Amino acid sequence: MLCLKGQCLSESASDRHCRPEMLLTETDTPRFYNACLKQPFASRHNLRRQHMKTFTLYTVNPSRGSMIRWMLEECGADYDTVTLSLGADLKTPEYLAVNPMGKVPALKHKGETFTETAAILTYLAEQFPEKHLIPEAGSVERGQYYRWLCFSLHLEYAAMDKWRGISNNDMQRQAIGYGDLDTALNTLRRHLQGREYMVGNRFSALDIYYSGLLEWLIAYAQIIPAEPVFTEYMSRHLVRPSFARVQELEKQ
Ligand SMILES: N[C@@H](CCC(=O)N[C@@H](CS)C(=O)NCC(=O)O)C(=O)O
Repeated sequence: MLCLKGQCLSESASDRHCRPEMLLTETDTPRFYNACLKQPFASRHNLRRQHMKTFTLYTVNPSRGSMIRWMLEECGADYDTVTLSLGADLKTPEYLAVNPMGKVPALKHKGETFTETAAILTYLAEQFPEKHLIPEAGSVERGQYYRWLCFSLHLEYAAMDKWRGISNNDMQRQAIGYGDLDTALNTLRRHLQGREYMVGNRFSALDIYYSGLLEWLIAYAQIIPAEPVFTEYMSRHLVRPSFARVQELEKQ
């Protein structure tokens, strides 16, 4: 069974229920779609297999999925994309079978599904050790990588509090891991002062996450101020050729 935007190309009535792995990807379409229609049904599965890439990214343009696409480009990975739209597209049974949260990004690799942007970035960094996009396992820098990876999630939700007009009282600040946005931002500000990268002396997957997050918080949602310590940090990384390529690809 093969599906294109929910339309089943199967000739058998019993095959009408679409499985997520059969959602056609961008490079399949329309080249694969047209080729497929010319094939007898039995050959379509083989054709599909020949066209399969190592990774499949489910994304919306732009979204947190753009960070994963940036990472895939940075790694030189062999990947395909399934581009969806916000709204009903993410809540179809086919997509909920990929990610029951009905959210992007999701990444398929070796038959498994991975979700959560920070986790996917880290997983990809480990898949391409020759790209040095994560500090060496067991090193102090790797420990710092984990520290700032976890911190990024707190920062994100501290900012969401502000976005939703929620302020924390003293008792809540003591219980909530990030305290409040000002404390989290001060911590990041101090860390980035005089630093080129989040950890160590080279670009890592963490710089993709923080640049993407800061860009969203500053430029789009306008939740945090456009202070040079933040804008200079993110601009330094947003000029990478791999990010320019993401912007080109997302225009198509
Ligand atoms: N914790 C998830 C959050 C994913 C998320 O919220 N993605 C948004 C797009 S940036 C989404 O898919 N929203 C659509 C929806 O919830 O319907 C991650 O870090 O990947």
